[in-house]
Amino acid sequence: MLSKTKVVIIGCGGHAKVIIDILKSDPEIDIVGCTDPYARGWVSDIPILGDDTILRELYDSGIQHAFIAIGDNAVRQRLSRKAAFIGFHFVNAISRFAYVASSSQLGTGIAIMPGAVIQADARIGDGSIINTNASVDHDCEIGSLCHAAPGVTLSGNVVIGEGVFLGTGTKVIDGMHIGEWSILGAGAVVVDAIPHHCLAVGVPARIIRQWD
Ligand code: JB2
Repeated sequence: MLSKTKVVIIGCGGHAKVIIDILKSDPEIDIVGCTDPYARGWVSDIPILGDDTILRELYDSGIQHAFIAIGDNAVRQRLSRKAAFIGFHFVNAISRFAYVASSSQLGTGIAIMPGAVIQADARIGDGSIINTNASVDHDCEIGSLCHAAPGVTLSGNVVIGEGVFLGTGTKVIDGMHIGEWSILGAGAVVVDAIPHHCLAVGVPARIIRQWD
């Protein structure tokens, strides 16, 4: 009989619900529970096991795979480091209703939601989220810990740095670069390069704030 991979989900909010839904339809995965500092009880029909202090105990008991199900990129980075330090490996949550080209390259701990499209030779970095109906066209490079919110459209050859958040419906024309940890407001249309650590909004996208 197939031996399933036991997985703990870190986080139990809205994002975790979607991840649980995707992972439950993966025949190779057995979700053992979630962790959260505050919530107790259940999320969907998955038990909340306690806060993150139980991760070490879970790992030692043989549950050595995790998924960081938290939308905030910086929090996801912090928790990824914490879980990796304990020794956890990260599984991917890829909806069976997403299209993922066979030539694309995926890291680990990635979420690819229903309706998302990952085209030929695109690369998605560790811990990134490609949310509902977002599309990543050919040869794009998405760094680690990014989040493309629902309905984002990236044309071909776009390069996105680590930790970038693309708000709902952001559109990016072919070949643009977006620097690490920048934020694009919902509906932005990117027709020029965006440096790192910027907040940009509007059509066309204009930088309204920049930080170190
Ligand atoms: O250190 C932590 C921690 N900090 C916050 N460890 C663990 N295990 N959990 C932590 N959390 C928990 O993350 C909070 O207690 C809360 O239960 C959860 C965040 O839930 P929330 O629903 O606020 O956000 P989310 O990350 O699940 O979803 C966001 O991102 C998604 C991609 C929302 O913006 C969603 O609308 C979005 N679809």
